[in-house]
Parts: sequence; C-alpha cells; structure tokens
Amino acid sequence: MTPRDVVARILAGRGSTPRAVANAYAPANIALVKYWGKRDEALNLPVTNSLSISLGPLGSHVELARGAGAADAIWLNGEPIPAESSFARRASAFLDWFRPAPDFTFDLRARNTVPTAAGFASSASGFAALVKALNALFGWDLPPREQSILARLGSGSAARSLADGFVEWHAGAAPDGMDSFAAPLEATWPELRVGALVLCAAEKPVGSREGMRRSVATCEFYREWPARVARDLAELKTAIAARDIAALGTVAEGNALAMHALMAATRPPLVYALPETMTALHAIWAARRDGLPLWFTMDAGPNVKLIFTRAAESQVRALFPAVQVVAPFASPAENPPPAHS
Ligand code: 2P0
Repeated sequence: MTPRDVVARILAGRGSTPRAVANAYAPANIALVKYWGKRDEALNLPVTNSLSISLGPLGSHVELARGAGAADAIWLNGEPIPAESSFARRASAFLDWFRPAPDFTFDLRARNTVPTAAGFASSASGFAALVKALNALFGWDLPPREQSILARLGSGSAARSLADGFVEWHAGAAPDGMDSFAAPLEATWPELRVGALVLCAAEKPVGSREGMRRSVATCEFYREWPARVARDLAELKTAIAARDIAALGTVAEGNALAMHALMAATRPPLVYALPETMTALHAIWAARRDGLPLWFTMDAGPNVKLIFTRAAESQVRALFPAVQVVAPFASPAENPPPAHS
C-alpha cells in the first residue's frame, strides 16, 4: 500500500474541479505523550498512540489555488521559495498525490504564525493546513478522520494538528492505516499554559524521521516503549480529566525523558540536549523544589517547552524572561499576537 493508494481510496467518488482559491489554518501541536517510532515508514504509521495539545494561534495559514505555470509556485511567509529547496520539494511531492491531472499545478502560499525558530515544529501545522486547503479547494467535504489520515501521510505529527485542544492519535492496526488517525478529547482547560524556551535555533543534526528509524532499528530498550506509552497515556487522561497540573506535568516530563533515554541509547546515539538545555532543566527542577508548579517537555531538539497554569505564569516569566507563552484553550484576546512572517 502506497500513499497514492490511500489517497485514491479516500477520494474515490469525490470531485476534482477546483474552485478559485481556498484558505485554511491549522495549529501547531506539542506532544505530552510522544510519537517515536513507525511500523510503516511510507504511510507514517506509528508504533504507539500519542497525545498532544494544539497551540491555538500558533500554526500555519495556507492559501491554495490552481497554478498558472508548468511547476508549482510555492511561497513561505511572503517570499517565493525555490523549487529545489527542501521545503518546496516536500510540498510538491505531497501535492503530487492530489493532482487531478499530471499537468495540474498549484499556487501554494503558506504563512506560519508558529515561529520556526522557536522550536515548535511547523511541518505538523503546515501539512494539516494544506489538507484542509485541498479539501476546501476541491469541495471534497471530507470528515475530520479522513483529513487526519491524509495529513499523516505528509508528516506523522500532522495527523494531530487537525483539531484544537487535547488530541489523541490512535496508532491503529490496519496495514493500510485507515484506522490510524487523530481525534480531539472533549476536555478543555482554560488555565493551562505552554511556554517555549528557545535555547538554540540552529537546525538539528538528525531529523525526527531518521532518528526514529534508527531508534526502532538499534535501541535495545525500544521494546519497552509501547508499554511505557500505554501507561503514560492512561495517567495523562486521568490528569486531564481532573485538571491536575502536577499529574499532567509529571507524566509529560517523564515521557519526554524516557523518549530522550531511547534516543541516547540509539546507535549511533542521538543526544539533542545542549548544555543550555541541561541548565534550563536544572533551573526548572530547582524552582519546583522551591514550590513552583512548573514542568517541561522536549522534542527532537535542544529547546524546552514549559508546562504550567495561569497561576504560575508571572513566576515562570520572571524565571525565564524570554519565554513565549501560549494559552491553548483561551480566547484569542488572552493570547499574544502571533509573531509575524
Ligand atoms: C511528537 N516528534 O510526538 C514527536 C516527539 C518529535 C519528538 O512527531 O517522519 O515530524 O514526518 O512522521 O511527525 C516529529 O516527527 O515525523 C514528532 P514524520 P514528525 O511530536
């Protein structure tokens, strides 16, 4: 089964006549229980479920129209992107699965409000917004589940960026991945806050895709990971239902550290933390010993994401003056204006 087969199955009987232009937005997301490892690399099918929080106003806007030229015209944050750049190649390769005719090209204008340099991944929100834009451009009217499956084909974590709030990606078991999609939890938590601590904006040496492939192939602890994720997911859902920040923070921090332990035990080892990362972690632990209810999570990079509630926000800002804070469930007025493109 290839991505093209999956797309053909989902779009069977749907139209291929584009309207003039379509616009869409999708939020970025941060996993509280992580996705690390695939059972199918072509379809981005994960080994385990994962559970994330969407970042409200931080995400990707996509404007999509039929192109006028012989090749896709791709823009990012107002600038035309060369066709040979990795961004344009990845976008065009994804769009290849959706062209109604081989000579059909797209005009794609993406604008990120998630600052790429802030250590929040923009590929998840980008592919999710692109799927929403395709759905609107061709009038497919696809259910959220099918949109999540299509976004997953672009990037696994994009499956979780179709919805707001807490979102669980169900790993599924079917070889074609038709049961591997993400759906939102009903819970809300207006006081919850996520903070980005940017410690290094340089590109990471080994990307997630290659990193997780290596961990599955070489890390001898990887076989323990699915059971750990199952336990963490159960604890996280209980914490969310109870709006218990200490329980949520404890499980998210522990899950992130367990993932980084897997990475470190991969051959050759993957160590994403820098000295600045470790300094920040020790500062968080010291503040917590002093009574500040503050936890962290980390992804495949050196930056740290802080987890806390509104009650701790002023103290967290005092401890980390450069932190960028998002209120995932708050009204737009309570969130900072997104950084501009
Ligand atoms: C996550 N990460 O759950 C985990 C934690 C990074 C560390 O999802 O190959 O860019 O496109 O499926 O989605 C990053 O992996 O990888 C990721 P692909 P993706 O957020």
